[in-house]
Amino acid sequence: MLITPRVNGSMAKCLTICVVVAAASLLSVTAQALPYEILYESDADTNVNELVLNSFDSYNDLINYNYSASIVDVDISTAYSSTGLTYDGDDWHILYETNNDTNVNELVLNTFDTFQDILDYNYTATIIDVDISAAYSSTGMTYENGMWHILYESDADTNVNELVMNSFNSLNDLINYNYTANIIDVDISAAYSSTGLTYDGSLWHILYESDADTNVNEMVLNSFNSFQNLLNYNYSATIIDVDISAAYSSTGIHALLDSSPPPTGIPEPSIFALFSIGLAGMGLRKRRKKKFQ
Ligand SMILES: [Ca+2]
Ligand SMILES: [Ca+2]
Ligand SMILES: [Ca+2]
Ligand SMILES: [Ca+2]
Repeated sequence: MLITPRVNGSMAKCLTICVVVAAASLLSVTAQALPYEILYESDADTNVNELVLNSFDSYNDLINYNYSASIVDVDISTAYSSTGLTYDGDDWHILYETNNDTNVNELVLNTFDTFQDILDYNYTATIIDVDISAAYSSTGMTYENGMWHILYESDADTNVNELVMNSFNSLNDLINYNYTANIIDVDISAAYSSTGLTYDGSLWHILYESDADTNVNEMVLNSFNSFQNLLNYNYSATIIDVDISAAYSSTGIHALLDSSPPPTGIPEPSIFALFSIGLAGMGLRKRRKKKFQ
């Protein structure tokens, strides 16, 4: 079983150098030039500013965490948490999952015509009537050449089978949850949780964030040079030496394959968009790190 690297002391520095070189050698020039987005959600439920987008001009800016931030002034339902971000060449999509396990309607897709519409939270919502296993939580979503993929991670730390990939042949199949499942037999470090999945045109990437708040090395990117290598968890790891705010957790990553670059900067305050899919229940599974802290 493969283990995502733990980040400790001098070994971390060695790992950083080694894995950055290894990962960089896999990348094409095209993929390195792509802009990236990371979505964050406030750990605490609030009425305003619950999402933040960090934008990166290139892969190098991502791994060096050279970013610009945009606050999204939106009130997310206390019953849901964001778990994925992707762009399909036409629309942007944020995936939400219920914080409480239910038998129906556990996923919701919010769709945006443009990146600016995300910043203004001008969206349409689609409820996905699916019963997600109580043992797993969605942690990433990506569009890839007409297909859609949702990554799940076991809520409990185990030594095997900690990830599951659900794949869909179209957006319609995703909405109707007509899927195929692949169990990924990997042992994820107990100290990290997956928070994003993206495909950059040649490589697949899974983003991990430290469950504990620290001042350094809070993210790790695992990269795969094919979908099969992802399923086999044949990866290279890159430690991202960044101090993430203790108040926010990453919930999605996207490599922007389309030519239109996302705008950056802080948007004007907007009318609070209402994410009105139910108001009951407090977030019990906002982020597994809260459960384990
Ligand atoms: Ca809220
Ligand atoms: Ca369920
Ligand atoms: Ca594990
Ligand atoms: Ca931190």
